[in-house]
Amino acid sequence: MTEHVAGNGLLNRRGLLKATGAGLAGGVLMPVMAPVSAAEDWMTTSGAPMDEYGAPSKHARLKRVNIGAHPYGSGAGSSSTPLEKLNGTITPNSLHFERHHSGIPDIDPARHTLTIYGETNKKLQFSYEDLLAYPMETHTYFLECSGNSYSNVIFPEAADKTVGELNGLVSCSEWTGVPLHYLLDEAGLNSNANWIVGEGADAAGLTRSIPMKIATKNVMIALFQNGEPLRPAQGYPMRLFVPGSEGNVSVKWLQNIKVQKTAAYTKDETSKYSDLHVDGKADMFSLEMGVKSLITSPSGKMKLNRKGVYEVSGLAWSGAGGINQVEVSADGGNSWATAALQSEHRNLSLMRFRIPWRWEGQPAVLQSRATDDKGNVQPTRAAALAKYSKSNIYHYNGTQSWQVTQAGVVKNVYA
Ligand SMILES: Nc1nc2c(c(=O)[nH]1)N[C@H]1C(S)=C(S)[C@@H](COP(=O)(O)O)O[C@H]1N2
Ligand SMILES: [Mo]
Repeated sequence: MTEHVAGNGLLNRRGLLKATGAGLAGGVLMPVMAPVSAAEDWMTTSGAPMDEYGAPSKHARLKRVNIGAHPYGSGAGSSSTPLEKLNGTITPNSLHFERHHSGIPDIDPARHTLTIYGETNKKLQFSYEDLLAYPMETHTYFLECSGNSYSNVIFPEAADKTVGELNGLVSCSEWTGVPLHYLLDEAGLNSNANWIVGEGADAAGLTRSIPMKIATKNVMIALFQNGEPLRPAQGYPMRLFVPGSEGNVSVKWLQNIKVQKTAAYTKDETSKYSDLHVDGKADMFSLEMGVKSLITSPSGKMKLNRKGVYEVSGLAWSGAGGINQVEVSADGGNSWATAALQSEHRNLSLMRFRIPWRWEGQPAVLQSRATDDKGNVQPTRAAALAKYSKSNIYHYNGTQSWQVTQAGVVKNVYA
């Protein structure tokens, strides 16, 4: 028999899989065997030829959502990953979220260099070709804009949007590149080399300071994304990649790394990307992204069109390291059950969680709550908002709540 593990229909996964067809909710998990049709076109005629750069099935085309351009320049703005349409943990390159302050530059790698200078013994300049000759590493990391989920912060009423529209400024890729410490070692750091300052070659000249402790830990000059050269939107030919930190410091189209005694206090880290508190003080260089999770299915704008067992599934991540546990509630946080973590354990990466849930037409509020391996627990929306001044939008990691109505309509709610 299937066993309830928390209120309002959350089920024991193992129990569900062991149950007989009769034990399942009206057999909804049983495949319906349709007779094999004798003469579908694709069975009788030869298919399409090979293709130089593959494309998704025309029956499963996906697109980025919530594309918002700045009124003064269409290149500035952001687009979100359609999280509700994806499964697993890797974001296809074509759907990686985008955030550009001045559009996507078209950089010829033969005319682009990376210069490391400042508080170093030597000034070094690397071409793209030079960097390709260095030892590289491959890691799966999430990237999240510190402005992700801003709709749940700024709108007094919960916006009726999809999970991607609300929270899709997060993506996850396998990144390959040169560990920055190799290059810093080669340049030779002076005794007061406390910060690096990364500068992009885009028209925005985005420039961010990173403390040396982080810069020499796991930062890389990323050259490949999910196996192929970086996409122009992600920083081709090279970007700084700072795992676990707010997306803004992963400077795209990277051209300079200046080593300094102090931070640079650039426009990008004083006028923006600082976090205002209620007492008027602001955090600067608050780089680490908090522990967070989202149910991606069922989620906003979906409709449950049958009663029975559903898989509640979503993503969890933390800028502090790995994910220890994700709990799911179907009754607005009154009771919680532990979900199965369904991806290979990886630090600083998206992790997929799943738990079965029986829906018999009852109203429900679905929520998830992640705990990372440093013991940080994802806050409620109220607790996350209370941390900062009302005008602050960055680093929001509060609970995402989905209301399910008796008609099966799934909607963003503040609970
Ligand atoms: N040079 C440069 N680097 C940049 C940006 C930019 O506009 N210019 N945007 C930053 C911001 S705010 C984020 S969230 C990430 C987004 O990276 P993505 O577009 O690859 O998702 O890049 C960061 N690096
Ligand atoms: Mo960002």
